[in-house]
Amino acid sequence: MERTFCMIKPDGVQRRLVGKILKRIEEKGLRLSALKLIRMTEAQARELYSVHEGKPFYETLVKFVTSGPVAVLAIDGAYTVKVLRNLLGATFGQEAQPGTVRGDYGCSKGFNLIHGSDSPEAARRELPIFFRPDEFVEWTPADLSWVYEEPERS
Ligand code: IDP
Ligand code: MG
Repeated sequence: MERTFCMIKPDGVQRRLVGKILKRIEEKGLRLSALKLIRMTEAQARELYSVHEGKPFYETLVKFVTSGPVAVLAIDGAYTVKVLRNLLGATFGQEAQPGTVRGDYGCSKGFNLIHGSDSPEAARRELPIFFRPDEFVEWTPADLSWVYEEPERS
């Protein structure tokens, strides 16, 4: 089982797209193991995007993600990093394919609605920035055996 980190950014919350985005995640077969609405601190934003420190968009990005509430979530399942990244689409809204969250709802570079960890290592680094260990809920969805083949379930 793989756990990944996902965040609906301030533009997604302000545009009241949280429900629509969660619907896509759930319908895909992914399962939530943590979910909360927060106003992230500047320190959390800097830590989340530390790999981009020094890039031209870094300061604007930190301002953007601290400018309003965000929904943070943990997602469990098989191949969740890849599955979620495919569901988000390419980074920039104007390039993202229709059918993806960014492709269907955004036209901007920076305001691209949603974040997903880009590797299992990144997920392991990003999740503790927002969640304590006791905030993850372990559970088995009733339809698990119809979402994954047996070898994929462990
Ligand atoms: P990702 O979110 O698809 O992983 P990254 O390259 O890791 O994309 O960039 C992190 C975030 O920084 C993007 O989601 C976007 O909000 C913002 N960003 C990246 N490049 C640019 C840019 O050239 N202009 C404005 N914002 C950018
Ligand atoms: Mg990234």
